[in-house]
Amino acid sequence: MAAPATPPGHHHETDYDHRRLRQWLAGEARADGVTRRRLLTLLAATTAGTALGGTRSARAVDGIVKPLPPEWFIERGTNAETRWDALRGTGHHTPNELFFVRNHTATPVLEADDWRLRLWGSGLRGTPGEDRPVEFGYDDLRALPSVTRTAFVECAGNGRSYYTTQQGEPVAGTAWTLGAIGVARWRGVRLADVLRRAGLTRNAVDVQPRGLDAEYVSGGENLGRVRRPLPLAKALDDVLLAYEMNGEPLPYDHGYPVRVLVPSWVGIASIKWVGDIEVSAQPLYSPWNTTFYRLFGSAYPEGGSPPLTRQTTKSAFELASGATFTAGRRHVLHGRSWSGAGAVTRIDVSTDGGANWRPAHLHDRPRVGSWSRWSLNWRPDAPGATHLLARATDTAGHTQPDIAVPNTQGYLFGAVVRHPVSVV
Ligand SMILES: Nc1nc2c(c(=O)[nH]1)N[C@H]1C(S)=C(S)[C@@H](COP(=O)(O)O)O[C@H]1N2
Ligand SMILES: [Mo]
Repeated sequence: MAAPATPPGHHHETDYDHRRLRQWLAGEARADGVTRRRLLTLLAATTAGTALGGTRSARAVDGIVKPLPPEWFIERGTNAETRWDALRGTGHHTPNELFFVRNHTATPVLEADDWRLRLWGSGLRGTPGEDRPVEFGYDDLRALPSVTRTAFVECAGNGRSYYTTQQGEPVAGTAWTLGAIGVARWRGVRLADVLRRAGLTRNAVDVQPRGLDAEYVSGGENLGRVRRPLPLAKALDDVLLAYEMNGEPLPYDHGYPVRVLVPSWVGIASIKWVGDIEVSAQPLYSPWNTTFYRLFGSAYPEGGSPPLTRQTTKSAFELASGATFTAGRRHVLHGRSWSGAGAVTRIDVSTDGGANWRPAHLHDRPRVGSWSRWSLNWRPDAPGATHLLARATDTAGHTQPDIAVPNTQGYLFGAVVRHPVSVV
């Protein structure tokens, strides 16, 4: 790991140990007389740190490196969803240890020293017909001017399960509740700076970052490595090549050593473990902007909607589903709301299944690309089952509807979620 990425206070042996463990995970170090289990425990301890209790239970999702204690995560195939009750008491930024993971295959454990970013394609200067990629190493990127910004990464399928449980619609894909989102402080370089240094021409229209994780096989078909075209206008606007997450080098599961970070857009745009970027003078297509991440269904044209860009507006309570409250006592309900279209400035909450609404108290200055935390006092008077509802309004004028227009793959759920609780 390069010197600037090393957290202060870590001495040389700690760094060497991290590196050695990474090499072991990658099959490059020998371990005689030490069990795999023991080494995984060591790895979990060094990567997860001790801020939130250190090493917890063993992970069960094979492709994810960090520990996934069941009190923090719901495992969903190759992915891990953050539990909203685990976010209670965390600050504006989601701790790295708690951040959801969405992997098409498995987390690759890469070395920053060996990593290179290759930029190539018809939208760059260079001899026509000749393959002359421009390369940047990790230290090259770290030597460029850095920027830091707070932004959410949210899966386009976040909230998907509510199409079925609230609206009775069958949809395909991972049955996320609302925990496929996290907010982090990302540090890195502007993609625009790197593109210009690589010799961007006026002809360029699309850029397509591609991950270094394994090729993705879906329905028996090998779709190749995860990649999705990004229009040049967005690439030059606010996109980062991020190497830090909340003041630490990116964790393995979140793209170490470098990921793309596309603020406000669907999570798939933020390619992790980026290895190369095609810069093209022709518009590009991949399965991730044709078959996936468009809206299909009766409300949409035959070829689907245009490729998805901004996220919808959503709200969540920092509570487990089915949480219990004591009647006759004062409780404080906490939650967060966010939108891909603007900052969230207003949240209305109902504690009686949607009959009556009260405005919540905002705890954050509303910011584009992040969430607003809020709270509301509640004194339930009688025992029984009820639903809590929160409805956000953003600066673009969007207010969460009661019903989300369904699409076959269950993307962009944005309706108000009915959160079941019981009063005892
Ligand atoms: N290389 C690569 N990048 C990827 C993915 C992936 O599987 N491989 N998943 C994408 C999807 S669908 C989402 S929602 C986000 C999730 O980011 P996180 O795992 O850091 O939370 O990463 C995106 N970038
Ligand atoms: Mo996603």
